[in-house]
Amino acid sequence: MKNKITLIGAGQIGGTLAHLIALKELGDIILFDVASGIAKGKALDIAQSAPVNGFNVKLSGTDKYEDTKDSDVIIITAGVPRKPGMTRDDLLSINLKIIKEVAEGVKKTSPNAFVICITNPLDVIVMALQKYSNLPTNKVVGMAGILDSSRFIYFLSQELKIPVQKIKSLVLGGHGDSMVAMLDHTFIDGKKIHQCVDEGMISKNKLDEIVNRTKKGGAEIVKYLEKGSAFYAPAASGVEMAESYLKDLKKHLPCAAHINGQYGVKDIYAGVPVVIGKNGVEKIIELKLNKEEENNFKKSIKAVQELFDAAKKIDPTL
Ligand code: TXD
Repeated sequence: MKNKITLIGAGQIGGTLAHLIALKELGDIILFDVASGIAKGKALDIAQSAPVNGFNVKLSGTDKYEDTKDSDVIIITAGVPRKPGMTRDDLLSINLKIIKEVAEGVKKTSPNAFVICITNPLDVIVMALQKYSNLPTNKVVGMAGILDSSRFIYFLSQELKIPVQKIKSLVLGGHGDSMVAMLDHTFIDGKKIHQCVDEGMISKNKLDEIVNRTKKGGAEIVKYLEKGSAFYAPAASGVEMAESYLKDLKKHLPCAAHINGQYGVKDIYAGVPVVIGKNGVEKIIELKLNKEEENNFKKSIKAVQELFDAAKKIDPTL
């Protein structure tokens, strides 16, 4: 029995998700969008590449939740992306309304799905999604940390001229300017990044510059594109989460998960290292943070909480 994967939002990220999932044959794909023509057109276009790439999955497009019934995985990108000069937080009120509608649809038709939210402002939107849908917290998760960590690793690899496969790191906390590159958990070919600085492989200034470029990674692409925001790396990151769930890979991945006590934080969604397997978010991994990491993580949690308070002002039912 093939997996059923529904993509709610068939825009830039949704279309890329569909293409990647088809190429990896993770399951049959339903593209759902209020603009049903976009969903249907992209489904048909990708389906027509099957003879070329040899994948064997079904693709269809719809604007009816009934067609998405009993999905195994749902990946949500429904919402509006940033325009140049906008912050992720500027999207709050419009995307909050959209996620409320999506939550209703998902709750009614796929209450057992593993739900991955990508819509910004990510941490607050995934938290609102879980509250509106009342789906179990281990089955509702946000994608941001994999993307932020991937950007950070890419920038380091470019600077150090070392393949990305040889670099390990984690960017945690909120998906915004307060995100935290965990430098004590950053390894270049097995060597701690601080040791690389001490040995002159990279200067402290350059490292700080790369940390800042990572925080602004989305805005940099928005500025180039002028219309829309990043979608290839976000889609690749969402697929990694879906695959870890569907194949029970139990990968350790930085994701916006429901934190309830870990890291001294209660009842909030933010980026933490988690294990994703057949039961969804199976565990939150508690890293030993140094003082600086701990303080920055706390500041980031505070930023998410403040934005969630703003969301509650918009919708007091949250
Ligand atoms: O790391 C991350 N989490 C971020 C997330 C990385 C990059 C982009 N991030 C956010 O994802 C971005 O700020 C947006 O909030 C979402 C989706 O970005 P995308 O670039 O895919 O936006 P598009 O191309 O505008 O696609 C959004 C689609 C579009 O086709 C709309 O018609 C549809 O969402 N849409 C809806 N679908 C279903 N139901 C409703 N209500 C709806 N409203 C809009």
